[in-house]
Amino acid sequence: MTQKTCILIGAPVDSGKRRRGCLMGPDAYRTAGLAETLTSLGYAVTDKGNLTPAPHENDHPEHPVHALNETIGWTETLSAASQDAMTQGLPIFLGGDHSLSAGTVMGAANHAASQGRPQFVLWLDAHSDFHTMESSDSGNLHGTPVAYFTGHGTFEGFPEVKNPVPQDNVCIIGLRSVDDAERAALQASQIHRHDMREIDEHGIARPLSAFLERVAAANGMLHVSLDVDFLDPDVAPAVGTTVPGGATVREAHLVMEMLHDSGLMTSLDLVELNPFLDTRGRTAKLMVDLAASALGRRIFDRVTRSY
Ligand code: 6HN
Ligand code: MN
Ligand code: MN
Ligand code: MN
Repeated sequence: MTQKTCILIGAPVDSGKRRRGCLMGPDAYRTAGLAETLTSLGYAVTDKGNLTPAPHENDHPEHPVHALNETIGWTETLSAASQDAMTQGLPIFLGGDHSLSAGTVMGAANHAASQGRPQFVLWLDAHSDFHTMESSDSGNLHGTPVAYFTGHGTFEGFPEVKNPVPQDNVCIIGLRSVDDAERAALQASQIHRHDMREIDEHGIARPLSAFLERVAAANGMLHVSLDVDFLDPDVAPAVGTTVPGGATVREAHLVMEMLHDSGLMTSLDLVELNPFLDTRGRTAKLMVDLAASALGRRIFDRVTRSY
């Protein structure tokens, strides 16, 4: 059997919100040993280095949408990089803020369409990121990628979304901060959404299993987007949009372990890490450990149960 390849793609996107620091994310993941960890799990690892946004007009500081043109430039770069990397292995995008997923998901969906397969997205996040440019109060584009890649809203100036991900193929887990306009739009949508209350009551495995069964039945490709703020801020402080009451370390690992067991994940974003806010690299290390679980590291061998 040929060795599986992981392709690390640095996406130091910092344009999706006003608080700076996510541009240091890719190097924090490298420093925390992501490549070495994946190599130890038996993967061939290629690091493509850090990308840069496509040439774009200067942004106007007074524009209500923050750094619009820079984010458009990133979307162009990342959609092309994502579509290309999908032909070479499993891309892992090292963010960068969540606006990067506008490009990474679009590129993955274009590839899936070229294979005649449906694209699915698992969105692990405290937020739904389902604003349009018009509905966003903050004007921060990291709150919009789910609307963009599902074809909800106009997103003038952005590349055309040729293969929108069907709403029914999107599953959001971890919700606990949804703005009013997003809530109304989500309720009118087919997007599958699971808030922390549901996870508290029934556990995180239930909604995830149901979703993975649907992906498998459809022979779908699965993009996973992991926002640091999916996790509880007590264990993952290095993010600008902390919301108390998030996933525990074990809940997050279980999601990743189930993803690995499913064999369904075809691309992965690690987003919103702001190393400027971290304490001794603990959030970066936790994110690397979660990626390792998604790619097959386990606490003990489940077949032999040998410790
Ligand atoms: N994220 N809903 C808020 C806004 O500004 O639109 C927060 C967005 C958070 C973005 O989680 O990547
Ligand atoms: Mn997010
Ligand atoms: Mn978030
Ligand atoms: Mn569901």
